[in-house]
Amino acid sequence: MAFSSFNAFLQKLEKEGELRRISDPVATELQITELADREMKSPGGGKALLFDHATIAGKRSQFPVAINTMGSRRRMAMALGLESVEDLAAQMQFLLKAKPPRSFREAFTLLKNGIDVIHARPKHVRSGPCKDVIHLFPEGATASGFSLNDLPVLHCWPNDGGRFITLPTVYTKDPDTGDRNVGMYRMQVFDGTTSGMHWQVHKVGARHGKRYYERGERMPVAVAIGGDPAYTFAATAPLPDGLDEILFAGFARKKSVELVKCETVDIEVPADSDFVLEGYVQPGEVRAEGPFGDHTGFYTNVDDYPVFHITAITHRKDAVYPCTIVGVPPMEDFYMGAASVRVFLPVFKMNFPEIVDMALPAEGVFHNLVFVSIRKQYPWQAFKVMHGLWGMGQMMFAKYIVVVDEDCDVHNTSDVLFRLCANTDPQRDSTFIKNPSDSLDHATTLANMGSHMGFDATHKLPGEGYTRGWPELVKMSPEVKAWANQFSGT
Ligand SMILES: Cc1cc2nc3c(=O)[nH]c(=O)nc-3n(C[C@H](O)[C@H](O)[C@H](O)COP(=O)(O)O)c2cc1C
Ligand SMILES: [Mn+2]
Repeated sequence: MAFSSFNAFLQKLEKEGELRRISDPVATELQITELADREMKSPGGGKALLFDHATIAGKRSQFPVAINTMGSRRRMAMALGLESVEDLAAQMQFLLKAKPPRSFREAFTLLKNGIDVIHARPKHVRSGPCKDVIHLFPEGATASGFSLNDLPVLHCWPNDGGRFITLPTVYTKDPDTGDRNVGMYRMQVFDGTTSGMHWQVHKVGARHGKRYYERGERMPVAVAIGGDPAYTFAATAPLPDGLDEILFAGFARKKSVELVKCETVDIEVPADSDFVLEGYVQPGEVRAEGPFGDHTGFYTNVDDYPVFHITAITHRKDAVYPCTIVGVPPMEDFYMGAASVRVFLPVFKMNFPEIVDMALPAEGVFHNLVFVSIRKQYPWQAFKVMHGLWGMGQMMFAKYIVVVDEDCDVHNTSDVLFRLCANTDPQRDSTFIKNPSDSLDHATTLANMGSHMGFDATHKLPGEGYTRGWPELVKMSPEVKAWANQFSGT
């Protein structure tokens, strides 16, 4: 199910008791963060918050602020119009295994299983609610007086270098092929018409930027905020470079995304967006960005990043400003990352059929710690899986990978640590490799590169030189377990 607007999603959250509305004045400087952080740290991710009376430097914002809207398993599923994210994972799995339908009956089976590939293709429309109000900034001048400073952008943490837009979906094009990319890269507000553009070196936005630089051309960029939350999720999902996030969003929400041309740049954005920031990046131009209280739980240092010059801001009449905060885990983004892992597990399994399950525990902040369970068949298979993952897209960042047997629940960190401690001879069962590291990792000596470690915590085979006879895990018999249930009171 698709939402016709971000507001429609908020109404659904409210109806389901998942949203708390706050009408007292609350400052975009630090105060929203503190209230949101308390929700995010409460069991299961707390509630979404909607601030009707957010203030910017003491003045009431024209726009309400929504936060933590995807910050629980249930809300993350609701954002995609699902009961459970598993439903989308099942559709992905089905799609990967499906052969092109050869008959009406086969096509019907696909549809019955929720596979609707037709709607993956976007539609092009002439206008839309994102253009209710249009502010043009010729040559950087804010003629109407309206600017980026009128958006209720959070100053998240005390030592942040300024205000940061935390849920922007950034639309760029490959200048060689015209292919679109949508990525989520935070933006520090520098003034009313300029911001930072924090695409890290490994991301597709940065690759596009490099090509414009090499061609000596100005790079058109558009940033959409809000609209159907499926777009926001798609922008964060680790899709392979070249797979269009808008196709994925259309597939996920089972409705074609309606795209509309920007006013001042040749880029299309979803017509139902709450805000659209249009403009350009001048390749080669960089400016100090940060510090910023980051996903890692630490402030990332100031570093040079491209500058985004805004040539127009358009918005809905009833626009709501969605945002998030990142910091010491668990945070809202944990649920977004967990949903990505669920949805893309079928893709991993297609490449590595021995993979049973995978989890990125909150403590590892996405890729610092990856647990994988496998059905082991041959010697050193655990190492093959690690190396495969280290070579797959953003899994290249995985700092520690722990591989366990299929009977270990990777979503139970305690079970994984038990296997890790019990089943490894540290020297024999570990490996260090060299790989690119996440730009945000402050622990590596040099930025963007570092060592990565894998642990084989599976049972060891004679073929691996282990000939002492691997012991059996202590377990009660199923009959006695069933018998004992009568005493458990459930
Ligand atoms: C809340 C949030 C903020 C993010 N901020 C950034 C960022 O500032 N820079 C960045 O490179 N990636 C950031 N990411 C991760 C990217 O969105 C993610 O790697 C995405 O898959 C990149 O898309 P791409 O492969 O199309 O470049 C963020 C993710 C989330 C959930
Ligand atoms: Mn992409």
